[in-house]
Amino acid sequence: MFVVLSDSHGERAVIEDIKKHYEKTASAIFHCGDSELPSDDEIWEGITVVAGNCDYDPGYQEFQLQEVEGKKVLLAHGHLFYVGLGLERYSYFAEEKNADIALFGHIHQPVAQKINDILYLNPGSVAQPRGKYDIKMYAVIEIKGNHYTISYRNLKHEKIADLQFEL
Ligand SMILES: [Mn+2]
Repeated sequence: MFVVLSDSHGERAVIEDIKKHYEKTASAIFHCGDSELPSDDEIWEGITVVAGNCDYDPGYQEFQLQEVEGKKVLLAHGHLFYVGLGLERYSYFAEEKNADIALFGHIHQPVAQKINDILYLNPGSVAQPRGKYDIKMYAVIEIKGNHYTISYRNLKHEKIADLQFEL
């Protein structure tokens, strides 16, 4: 099980709370960028993070690749791949990197879909939700072989009924 959050836009306490809630049980925690925090903030110990379009600290990387529970996880904010227009460009990159799972942020809306056997996941935003779901949220992913159980949660760590997926 691992945890994905994104687009906290200065809200440090919410990252701290999610980290505290999962640090003993999650095999990894990913933040997809736009934290607006310094890259050397101690909060990043135990969290993998990338640069968003609102992060100007050069200490952040544009993307990261990390093995989690036998899966190759790609992490990028997504603005460089124009994810607001769809996943076509990001999917080229994810396929080139041989990713099993490709995480992204930027659009502040939940997305969970498989394309060519790669899971694309946007956890929504823990600070500024947009679109259909006006809920501050993040995602928990359980891996069972080639099958994923994806559970979006609100900031009380409760499951959001409409946003539970088996992919
Ligand atoms: Mn953002």
